Amino acid sequence: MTILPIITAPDPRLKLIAKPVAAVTDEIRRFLDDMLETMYASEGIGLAAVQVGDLRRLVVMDIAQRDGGREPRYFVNPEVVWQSEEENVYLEGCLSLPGQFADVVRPKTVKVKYLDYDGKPQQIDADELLATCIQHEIDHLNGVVFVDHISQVKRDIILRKLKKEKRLAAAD
Ligand code: GNR
Ligand code: NI
Repeated sequence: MTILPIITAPDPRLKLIAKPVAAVTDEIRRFLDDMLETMYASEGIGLAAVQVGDLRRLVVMDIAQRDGGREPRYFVNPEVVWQSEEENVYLEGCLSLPGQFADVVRPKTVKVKYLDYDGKPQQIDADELLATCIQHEIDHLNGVVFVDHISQVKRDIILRKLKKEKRLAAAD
């Protein structure tokens, strides 16, 4: 298993659109394992392949409480097939925008179809944090990050901070 480097904003690779996979192969399962290990190592609750520079529609997630056991979830080719009119606000963060948080409005509940780790078609009703997280991850597969949902003023402040941090990190 390997911990992969996570791409941080601003970076043009985070704006690319990922492609569906034809089938869940052993190679994909190994990659999902690496993604999960990477996510746990960074203490994230989700990770999209785009964030580690891979343009396939692959997502891993674990929204279990820290003190509980691990509950890994794998989503291949996830797709929202229904979303509620009702919305929800959640203070979102992102491993690709380290240290930055903003309130994001999204549909409160979604139905998502996807292939599981075994390549079997599945559909789930997601609510609360699961709904927020899966929508956040599907956004990544479409080149969208959470700051694309907030005001331009707030987005520019966050992106300017991250740009400055990159500049400072590159200087030492
Ligand atoms: O670790 C993460 N926490 C989080 C908190 C609120 C809403 C979404 C997320 S996802 C994020 C990990 C990540 O960047 N996934 O792409
Ligand atoms: Ni993210």
